[in-house]
Amino acid sequence: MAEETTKTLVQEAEQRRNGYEVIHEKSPLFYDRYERKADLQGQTHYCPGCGHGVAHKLIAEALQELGLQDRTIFVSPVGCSVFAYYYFDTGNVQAAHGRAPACATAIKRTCPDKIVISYQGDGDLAAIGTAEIVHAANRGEKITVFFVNNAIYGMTGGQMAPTTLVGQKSTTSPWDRRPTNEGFPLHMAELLSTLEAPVYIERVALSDNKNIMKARRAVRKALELQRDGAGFSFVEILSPCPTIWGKDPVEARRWVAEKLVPAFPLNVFRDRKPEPVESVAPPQRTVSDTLEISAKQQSATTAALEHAHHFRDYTIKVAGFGGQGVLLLGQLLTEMGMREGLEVSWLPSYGPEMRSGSAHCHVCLSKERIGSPLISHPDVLIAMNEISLRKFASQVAPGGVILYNRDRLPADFALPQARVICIPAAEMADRLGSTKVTNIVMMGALLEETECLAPATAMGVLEDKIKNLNLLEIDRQALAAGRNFIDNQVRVGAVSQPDGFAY
Ligand SMILES: Cc1ncc(C[n+]2csc(CCOP(=O)(O)OP(=O)(O)O)c2C)c(N)n1
Ligand code: SF4
Repeated sequence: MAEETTKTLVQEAEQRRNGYEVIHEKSPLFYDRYERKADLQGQTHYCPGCGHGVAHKLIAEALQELGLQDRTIFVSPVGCSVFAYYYFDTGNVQAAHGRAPACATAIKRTCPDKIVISYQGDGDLAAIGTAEIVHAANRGEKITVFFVNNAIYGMTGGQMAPTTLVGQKSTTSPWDRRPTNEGFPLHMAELLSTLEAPVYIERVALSDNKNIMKARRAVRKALELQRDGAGFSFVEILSPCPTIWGKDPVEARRWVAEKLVPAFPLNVFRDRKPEPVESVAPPQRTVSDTLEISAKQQSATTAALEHAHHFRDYTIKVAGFGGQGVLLLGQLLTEMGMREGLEVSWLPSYGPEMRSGSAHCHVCLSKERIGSPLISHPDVLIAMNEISLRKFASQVAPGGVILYNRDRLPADFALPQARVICIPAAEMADRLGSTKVTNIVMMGALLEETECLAPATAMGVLEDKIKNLNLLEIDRQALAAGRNFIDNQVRVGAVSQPDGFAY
């Protein structure tokens, strides 16, 4: 008791600085110091009179009062508020332009007990991010969105936003916004309230103290709803941007009241009692369980172990034109990798044409988790045609290998640093009965040359995928033919380029 009294006295003493009682101060939810710039640790980067500062304060105070600081993850946008993470002492993620609701969705779904906030400007939310906000709202994601509508792009110097008023000048509507040319302002709160799922949608304004108090209540309510497990909540905050509007802070606030509010009426558009829904946790299953390949993986283990001591990480690029089984070959390799317990990735790239357009894919096989599926310098290039050879040969890592689907290199082809092996795979496949299996001949060559995956795993995958028994038999022969070609022609009787194999 005595200790408690002392504490209170100390607190009171602290609050009476220079004879003043501190009844209003920076929310402790903000960092003590803003580390963004060494010489500006006591102030934000916002312009004087900017509504973002006020909106931040309302959010910080609500989180503080509700005791949610440690549970909160704040997703900041691209726009003037991009640096919100320097101010809020919460979890922070900074999303790509317009994508904050998608990031917030992912965070909330993986961490349902967190309070996830998507904070966005009007350019971010209503222009580049229109799709994200509409679909997050429509799915009823259990996130809270604070939409700061200042009717302009602030950060980039005053371009027209979807919410710019009719008659308002901007750098991209210098004669002012005219509906015939630039369309009408988008009313996001009204638009989202046509959807079924949202539980709470309100528009508030930072125009005067009375409205700021209403905004405070709306911010708090939206967060409370999320805390209580309700669905999507959205607060649109009409906000001054004195700098771009060319007004002083007081005029800017007045402009919010006199111009923005009539155009964007303040209202509670949705306030639905959340219905109690039993939350069903998503199934926590491994990829191999989900794809039902665990048993197959088991059977491939022996084969995998046989060659495991050879294994190092491989990056493989398969390139050719549509119809050559380029993407399929990549998929088969990744499936094989999965069955051998490796980390795998497959990244396809193809043109709009289903046939004959260029196509390539990147395959990573690794014992470690894969950072990026994009490969700049593959260890192996499987070039299914001359265009791909010419285009990608120079990208192959020094010491890498190129498997080229022809019996010889083009005469004028400048040899890269990599080793090149010419394989007349299309002719070999044709002799086996179907040029469709050219990619499998190349697969056989790849496995034999690099030993990156076990041939037995390849057969296991083919047996599961190819339902036509005749074709399966041709595939089996194609795989063997590719392997034999490397064994017999390359290892035993190597021919030098340009009419055969180049080293
Ligand atoms: C993909 C992409 N496109 C465009 C930009 C340029 N850009 C940065 S912020 C911004 C608009 C910001 O306006 P708003 O969302 O209204 O936020 P404010 O700055 O007014 O708070 C734009 C277009 C970008 N950074 N990235
Ligand atoms: S430009 Fe406008 S929105 Fe951006 S910080 Fe300045 S006042 Fe705020």
